[in-house]
Amino acid sequence: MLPLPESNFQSRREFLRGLGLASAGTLLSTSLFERSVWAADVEDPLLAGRPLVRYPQKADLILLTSRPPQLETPIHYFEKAITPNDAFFVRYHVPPPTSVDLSTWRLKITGHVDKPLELSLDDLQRKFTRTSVVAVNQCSGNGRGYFSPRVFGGQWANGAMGNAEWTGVRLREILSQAGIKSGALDVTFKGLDRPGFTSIPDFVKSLNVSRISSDPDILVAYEMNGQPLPMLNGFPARLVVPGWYSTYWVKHLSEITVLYKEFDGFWMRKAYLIPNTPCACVEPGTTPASMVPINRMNVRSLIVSPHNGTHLPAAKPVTIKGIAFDGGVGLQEVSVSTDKGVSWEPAQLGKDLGNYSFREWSFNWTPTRKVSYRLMARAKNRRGESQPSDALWNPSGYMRNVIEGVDVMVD
Ligand SMILES: Nc1nc2c(c(=O)[nH]1)N[C@H]1C(S)=C(S)[C@@H](COP(=O)(O)O)O[C@H]1N2
Ligand SMILES: [Mo]
Repeated sequence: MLPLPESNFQSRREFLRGLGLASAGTLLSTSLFERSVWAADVEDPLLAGRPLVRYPQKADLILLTSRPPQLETPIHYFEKAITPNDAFFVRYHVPPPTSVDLSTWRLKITGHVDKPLELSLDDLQRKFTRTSVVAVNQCSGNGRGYFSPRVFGGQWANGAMGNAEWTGVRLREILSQAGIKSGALDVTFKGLDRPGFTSIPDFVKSLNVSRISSDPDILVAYEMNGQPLPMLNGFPARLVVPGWYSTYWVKHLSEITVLYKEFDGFWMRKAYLIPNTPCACVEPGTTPASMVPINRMNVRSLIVSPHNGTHLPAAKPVTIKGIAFDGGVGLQEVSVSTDKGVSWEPAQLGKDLGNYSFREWSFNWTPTRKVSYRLMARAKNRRGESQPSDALWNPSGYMRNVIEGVDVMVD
């Protein structure tokens, strides 16, 4: 049934056990908490109360919710441009599938097409061109926990993102085999996960046909960093929409439907909306006049090391390190300030893994005075777009990209 490496196979029971569910219908067993380590980060009040937990195929990650599983990546993993599969964050709206039987799993392409298709994983791997892209998968609500005034939704710190090399086949190649009929407007994507007994609508997302045909980087990916996708990141295949927020990156993809009209489902029309203003923002606490579906990511940078609260010796060189990325334009520069944003100096950019990837950067610094310093990083892309010094606000807590600061003590 599974032409897969041992490590990827999990029986339903094993997986449930790992999720802390002894059997369907029971609440979390103690096993989840026995595995939990300690509070994720005592330096960040947002993370201080959260345990680190270990799910199947995963390293210790920061627990946001267990039902459905939502796990965030500890920030130190971002010292490297590629996020390891086991450290990659996890986000679900509904309970995830606990196993997938590849002998019956098919990716169905239906709707307004000449020839509906039903593809097995083997078909995807053998009948289409294998292609790869390195791209950041970032939740729209990454950093929502820092919003002020606060907003509803998962109070993520900055670990609801990751960067991987995704390998699979081009969505447009699959669709051209099925043959999109003329007049088609939208394409919808649906995964295996189903709302349980909750009142949450099925998680279905859409992209329009012209966008799909013009973008060779949108993939149906079956590998992540050279390995099959971890179950919690969408095994056996997921949509990868480089440059766009991960709400579009539908996991456990099972149905692609071509529509001759615009899709008006809940997850496109009612959820994941941003203010229809150039900054995608409104006056804090106010209601936007009109909203549009969230789409391309804005420019961000983060300082990964040293972390907040670090004590550094005076007159000793230290390397400030971090990552930066944008929605696919590509980075122009990252600059660093050690004086609360008064002056900025260019950081050294690391290897370029493509326009959709994290870019490592570093900055050598020798603190002279025995005081506390605020370190800041600011990225700019090739279109001149940069990060704001005051946080932009929207009611859903999306697209956070304010210049962040890290406070260190030199003594
Ligand atoms: N099938 C399915 N795909 C999904 C979701 C989901 O709930 N179900 N959530 C989306 C959202 S909002 C995010 S942030 C990403 C998270 O991807 P990851 O769990 O692989 O990190 O998955 C996206 N794809
Ligand atoms: Mo998300």
